[in-house]
Amino acid sequence: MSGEEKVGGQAGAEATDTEKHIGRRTFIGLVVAGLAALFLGKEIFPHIPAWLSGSVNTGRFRINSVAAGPDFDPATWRLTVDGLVRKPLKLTFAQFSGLPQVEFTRDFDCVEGWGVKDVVWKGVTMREVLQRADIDPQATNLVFHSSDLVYTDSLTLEEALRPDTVLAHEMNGQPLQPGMGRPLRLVLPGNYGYKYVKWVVRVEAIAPGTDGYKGYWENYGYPVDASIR
Ligand SMILES: Nc1nc2c(c(=O)[nH]1)N[C@H]1C(S)=C(S)[C@@H](COP(=O)(O)O)O[C@H]1N2
Ligand SMILES: [Mo]
Repeated sequence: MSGEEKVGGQAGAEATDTEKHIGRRTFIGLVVAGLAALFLGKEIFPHIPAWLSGSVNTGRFRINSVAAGPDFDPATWRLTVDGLVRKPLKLTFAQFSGLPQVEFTRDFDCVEGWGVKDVVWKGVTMREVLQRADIDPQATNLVFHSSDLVYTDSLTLEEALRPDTVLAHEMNGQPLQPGMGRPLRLVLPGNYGYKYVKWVVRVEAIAPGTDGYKGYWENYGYPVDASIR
């Protein structure tokens, strides 16, 4: 029983001021509840919009993936650009990386209320890619397909042609981590994170007409226009 005594005996000596004031059990309870809220919050309250939660900035990305695809293999990886284009493309990663690069810093926000400030993205603008594919004038939207074969989302051509709409292969000066979309993810500044399709392997030009196109989260009710207002 000396162990127990030791724990009890030293608790007073080692207790912080906070512990002394609110009692050790309450303190531990609060810590556990706090941690649980931190890790489980997303699961318990999955659809809190950013405006309601006050755009909590956690300062780090929470890996948010509904499915996983194969890991990046430069020998077999290709970026396909097809659909309503006159010159379909199939680029190796070396060919893609050889295209003109842009780099800029923007905040990132998930619609669920967490975000990361000042993320540095580096990649190739969609404008640059589309020029090479010679897009058909009938096309009005682009669908971005993930190698997980589950996740997709779309952009209007207007969104795609903005100077800061990029397929990024670097974040904060490093190649994308595997869970963050290695080697490529879509970046659409000013829009919620669900548009930032990870593991992009195919860009398909389409003309969905009045029906529109619904991406993964948009089929669950999130707006197709994900701009942060
Ligand atoms: N392929 C794929 N891309 C995805 C997702 C996903 O589940 N699968 N989740 C989206 C959502 S909702 C967000 S908020 C961001 C999260 O980016 P992170 O996992 O790098 O933090 O990725 C987006 N891109
Ligand atoms: Mo998200």
